[in-house]
Formats: sequence, C-alpha cells, structure tokens
Amino acid sequence: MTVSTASVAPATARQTSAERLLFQPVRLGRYNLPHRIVMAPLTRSRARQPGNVPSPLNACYYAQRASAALIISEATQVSMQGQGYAWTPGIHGREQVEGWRLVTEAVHERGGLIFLQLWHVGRISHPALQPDGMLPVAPSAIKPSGEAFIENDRGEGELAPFVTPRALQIEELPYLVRQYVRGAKNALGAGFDGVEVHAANGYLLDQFINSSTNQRADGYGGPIDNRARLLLEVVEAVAEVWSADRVGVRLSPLGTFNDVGDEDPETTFGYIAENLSAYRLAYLHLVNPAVAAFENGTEADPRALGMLALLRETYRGMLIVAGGFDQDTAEAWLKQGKADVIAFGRKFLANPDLPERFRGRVSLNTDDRSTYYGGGAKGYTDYPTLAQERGEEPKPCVDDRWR
Ligand code: 8OZ
Repeated sequence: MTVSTASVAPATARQTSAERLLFQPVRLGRYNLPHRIVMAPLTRSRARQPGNVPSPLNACYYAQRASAALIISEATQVSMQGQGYAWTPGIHGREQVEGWRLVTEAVHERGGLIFLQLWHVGRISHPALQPDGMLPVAPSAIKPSGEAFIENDRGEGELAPFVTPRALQIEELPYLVRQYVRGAKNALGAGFDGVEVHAANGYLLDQFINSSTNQRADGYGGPIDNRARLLLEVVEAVAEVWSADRVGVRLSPLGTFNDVGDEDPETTFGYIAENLSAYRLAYLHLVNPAVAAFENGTEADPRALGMLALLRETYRGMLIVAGGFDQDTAEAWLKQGKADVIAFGRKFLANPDLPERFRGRVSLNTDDRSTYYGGGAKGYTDYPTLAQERGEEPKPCVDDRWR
C-alpha cells in the first residue's frame, strides 16, 4: 500500500464550499444527506466462515467509512443459490442478520447511513458454491465465459471454469422474488436504513434484462417488457417491505462484465428507466458506462455518453453514478447536471475518511489490488486516516460490544 503524505493543492483550495457541489446537501428518498459522496458497493470476501456471517471485523471496516453520505453495502446474497463467490456475506439466515446488526449499529453509532445491496448471481456461480452441489440457475442454459471464484478443500480461494446453468422454470420465478423479499425483511431486522436491488454487472436480474443471456420463450423472455418483468416484480415486492423511498436500484447499461450484452441497449435501458420512475424510488444507481475512458484518461465513447443522457432524461428521480470518478470529474458531472450524487468505490476502500480528504483537497491513499478479496485486516481496516497520518492513534474500532 502506498501512503502519500497530506498536502493541500493551492490552486483549488480557495474555492468555497458553497461552490463545491459535492458538499451540497441532497434529499434521497426518505433521507437528507449532508453531502453527495456515497460509498459504492464493494465485494471484499471477508465474511466469517462457516456460514458467510458478517463479523466485528466487517463492522469495523464499515464504521471507519461512516462519514460517507450513504454506504451501500457489498453485494449480499439473498439465498444460498444466490451466492457466486467464496466468502461473500448472506442475508438469508438468522446468524447473518445478527452479524449485520453489528455492522449497522457500528455505522449508526458514528452517525452514518447504510443500505444493504440485495444480490442473486444467477449463472455467475459454480456447483461448489451451490446447495447440495446443484447447478447454478439462470434465465437460459447459456454458459458464461470465464471462471468462478470458489473455495478449495484446503479452504483457499481458487478459480474454476463456469458451468452451463439450469434454465429456471417459470413456476420457480415467484420463489426467486420471495428470496429477495426474505432478504429485504431480514435487512429490516438487521437495522439497515434501506436496500439496493443489484440489477447490474451480469448477475441474475441483469441476465434476464440482457438479450444475450435471455432466450426464454415465455413471459420473461423476448420483448423488453418481458425481460424487465422479473426486475420490476422484485422491485415492487421489495418496495412493499421497505416503502419505495428507502429502495434503490443499480443498473449497468452497456456493461459487458460477466459476459452479458444487449442487442438494443437504448430501448432496453430506456424502458427500464421509464418503468422504474413510476415507483418513486430513493434513487437509481448507474455503473458509469464511460468508466473505461475515465480510467485511461481518453475520450468517452459517444454511445456511453448518449446512454447516460438518455437515462438522465428518462428516469425521473435521483441519479447516483459510480465508476472511475475523482474529485474533479465528480464536481464536473454534478455541475453539468449529469448526476445528483457520485459513488466512489476504490477511493473509499483506501480512504476511510474520503469526504474529509476531499474537503481539504488532500492527497489520497492508493488502493492495493492484492488485498481486495479475502484475507483479514490487511488492506481492509488498516488504511490510515488523515488523523493517523498526523500521528494520532486509530480510533478504537472493534470494541467489546461488537464482538
Ligand atoms: C467484483 C468481484 C466480485 C463481485 C459486482 C458484486 O460486480 C460484484 C463483484 C465485483 O457487482
């Protein structure tokens, strides 16, 4: 991990906070956020084993990041069938609910707000992760290219080629919706402030949405109103549990991660944005289709920018965008009205006090990829705050009540 020393960038430090849109309060559904810097969902694969149960270590990690305007939790499987990677947490069992309670209490104690991200991976799994070694499920029996991240006999992480999933029977789909509803109810019991439905990045709901992964001939395949049906059923059912003003949805239009693609993404995602507007959700959260350009410092693909403009126009509500932003690009996007709130992933991973660092225009810690997934405190709860860089002791994180 590279830790840079604090230094103020004089050219922009004179800008008053009133001119800095990232620090303008905003209302998101039921909540008043003090600023617009949100922590994006980040898979960290550190749930306690066996059982994929959140632990005091996880509570410590989230509590350290409680100065985010809103934390969106790592993707959390709603069922055993919904798991696709080793050591990700669940929200389907009682122990998991108790584990998540440690997290929500720790975040609330530091004045934070936290939503749980509800996740079912569909075909992005492996029999080794499925109950009784069964096949993963999907809209259609189409094998993704690539490999799943599983645990081997020695308890280590290992890659294993994806298998051809089993196509879901139409009779099973109400039970899929119920998995999300159970997860939503458990999230309420665990003390979260809301939930985000993960419909992005090639997982189950995105597999239904995208034409390349959905070849169904029934009411859940074919035209877009059919391919969006499961998503809208899930959103409606989850909103009944939480009320829509505490529910968000995440989409990744034009995304190709996990081997998905759509033959007419403008029609597909335009339809979804239009239909999601009717629920008056807390927000719509987009994975920035222009993320690659942001990262390489190249011109964004006009199609990506066109998609963002289309969804901005079609979706009537608060829009969070995530993916590759730094402070300047985030400010620019807010100023141009392209987003209402910006979510930061890797920057929050490496900077627990990211809003304070942005406020002071202070340099950031860089993230260490080798500790993204799995392991313990290293690369997880040991990124220093500014106060620590000045020589202060870290705040106690895992106290006895959280054990
Ligand atoms: C990276 C590694 C594992 C999972 C996503 C939940 O793409 C994920 C994820 C990302 O949304």
